[in-house]
Parts: sequence; C-alpha cells; structure tokens
Amino acid sequence: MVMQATQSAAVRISAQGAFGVVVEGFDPTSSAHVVEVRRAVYRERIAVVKGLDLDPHQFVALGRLFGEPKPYYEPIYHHPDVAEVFVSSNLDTGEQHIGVPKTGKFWHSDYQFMPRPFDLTLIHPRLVPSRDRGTFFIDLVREYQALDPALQRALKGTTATHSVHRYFKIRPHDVYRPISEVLDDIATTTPPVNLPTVHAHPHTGEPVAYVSEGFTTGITDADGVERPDLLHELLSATGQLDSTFEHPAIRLQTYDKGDLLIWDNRSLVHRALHSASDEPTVSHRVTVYDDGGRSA
Ligand code: 7UC
Ligand code: FE
Repeated sequence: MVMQATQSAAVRISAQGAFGVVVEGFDPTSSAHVVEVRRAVYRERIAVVKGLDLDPHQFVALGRLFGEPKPYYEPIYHHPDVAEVFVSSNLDTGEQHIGVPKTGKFWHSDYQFMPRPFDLTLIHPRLVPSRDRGTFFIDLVREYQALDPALQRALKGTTATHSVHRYFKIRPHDVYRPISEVLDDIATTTPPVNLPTVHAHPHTGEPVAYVSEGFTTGITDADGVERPDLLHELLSATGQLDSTFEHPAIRLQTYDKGDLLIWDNRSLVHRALHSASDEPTVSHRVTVYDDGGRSA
C-alpha cells in the first residue's frame, strides 16, 4: 500500500450489485479521493457518494473538481443563484416556479442532442419522496457486448441522429405562441446532430452503442440510407422498449437524502422514475465536461 500525500482518511469504495459503487468517507478537499472516485465512475459507471449536504454554491464547486460545469442551455432550469445548477422540481410555492417538473422521464443521455454530450452528470437529491424514488439506468457498453454479432457488424460505419424535439418543455413565455414558431426555435437552437452509432468510450476505449429511445431519431448507414430497422433492433436489444422495466439490462438506482450520484453519461442511458403522487421532490444537477478540450 502506497502512502498518499493527503491528511484525509481513506475513502471506501465498494461494489453495489449489477453495476456502480457506493462511496463512503469521501472528502471533497482531498484530491486523492477525487481521483479515486473519478476512476471508479469510468470503470463502474455510477458512484453513489454518501453523507453530503451541499448548497448550490458548494455543489458547483464540487462539480469543478470533476470537470468543467456547463449551465443548461434553457434558463428555465437554472437555479436562481447558481446558473450551473439545473433544478428538477415539482414544488409550487405560488410564486415563480423554480426549476422544471418531471424532467427526464424517458430514456436518454444528458445533452445527447447537442454536438457534445456531457461527460459526467452529478445529481444531488434535495427533497426525496417517501416512495417511487430513483433513476433507471442501462449500461450501453455491456449491452453492446451482449448484442448479436450480426447486429454489431451491421452497425459498423453507421451514424445515429439525435434531437430534443420530442421532449423539449414548453416554457412559460411560449404560452399563446404559435406552435410552428416554437418548433422553428427548436430547429434553430438545437438542430439534429449526427454522431457515430458506436463510439469508443473516451476513458476506457470500450465501444458504446450510444442511442436512446427519447432522443435518437434515426440511424443512417455508410451509404446514407435510413435504417429504422437497425434503430428498432438496437433499442429493443438494449431494453429501451420494455414498458414493464423487467428487461435484465435495466437497473433501478435508488437514493436517500445526503447522497450524491455521479455517473458516466457517455456510456449510460437513464430515465427518471417520478412519483405518481404529488409528494414534493427536488433534485439539483451539475453536468461537466471532464477535459475541456475534446470535441464531439
Ligand atoms: O426537461 C427535460 O426532460 C430535460 C431534457 C429535455 N434534457 C436534459 C438533458 O440534459 O439533456
Ligand atoms: Fe437526464
């Protein structure tokens, strides 16, 4: 065991079932702890860091240890004090609503519809409902490896197209605007992006079948021919068309107050499980680019 140049006690990182790790004793002021947790996230996809209670300023400061935080492109999601903090909330205080309710209730990867999707997503639940809490995940590295080799071959050289248009949330200032203008805004601000259907994970080199039911609108082969059959087969094989959520690829990650979830956004798709009840639920999110240089 090599001695680390830090005053902090050792961080404890342990496996938790199908994939992901639990992190206890994490000290955000220890750069050694940050390095260990980052490595675990790239390898194991999700880390659930226990025992943190961060205000929005502290949260974005912690995000900065993992990469470069980016504010979401639509300001309606921003925390009023810290724009880099994205707020998912169903709280209605009677005054102006903070954040957006029922976000991400569909299979997706964060910013998959942008030229450069986020590398890491950090979620810090602030108000946790008593039941139906958690997020579903599918590991697209593991599911790519499990694909029929004929489908893997067919995906070679293909391109996937992604768009936000099906899940763009109508903003308060869109009320009474013609829907065609809102659709034009979406097309101008976030035109569809094309990414290789299978990309190498930037840190591990593993192939990822980077498609989602929510954002991916099509697959095109190397000759420019649209292949809806390949998209359907891939979504089905990776469990994203299973409305019972019993597909073996799907894992429910639960959490408690005081947890911080950090996940590898380039290899996972996720889907929020929102409580059917009206119980207040508030979650803060910070998304980061982890090297500042690489483009899509
Ligand atoms: O309101 C939402 O569901 C937000 C979604 C369209 N985008 C989240 C993201 O980071 O891509
Ligand atoms: Fe999301």
